[in-house]
Amino acid sequence: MKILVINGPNLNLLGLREPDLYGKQDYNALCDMIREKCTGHELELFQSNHEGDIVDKIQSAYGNTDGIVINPAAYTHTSVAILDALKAVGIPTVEVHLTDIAQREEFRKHSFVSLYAEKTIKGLGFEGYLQAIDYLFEKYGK
Ligand code: CA2
Repeated sequence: MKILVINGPNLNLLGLREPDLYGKQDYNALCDMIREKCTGHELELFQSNHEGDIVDKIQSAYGNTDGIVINPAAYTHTSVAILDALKAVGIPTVEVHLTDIAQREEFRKHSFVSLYAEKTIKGLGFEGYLQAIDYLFEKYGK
């Protein structure tokens, strides 16, 4: 089974700033944790600060990827383009947020991606990515 994990803007800065909010571990530690979880499966990890690059990556998954795990970061709350790309490729998707976006500022409460995602996991830090992958494993009986 092939899984694509997408992280949006500024998540490459994990561990460098705002540790109280996003944790002390860096982006490489997140990738290592996900790689270990996906042992025996095909995995692609992608991070970008650019909306169009994220759209391109979602489009490139069409027909060759079984599941997407995405933390669109700030684009969660603004990007119809990412929502449309996910809808277009039709790949089962789990949305992840490190923080509980329902408990933060008003503008973070709405997620465009949630309109397509089969499941949204929020507020669990890195563990949320592992639960998202478990959801996809269970969906495909792996
Ligand atoms: O809780 C999440 O995972 C978010 O997707 C994180 C986004 C935020 O815009 C969303 O509302 C919720 C922000 C990611 C920024 O990551 C940083 C990491 C280290 C230092 C600064 C920012």
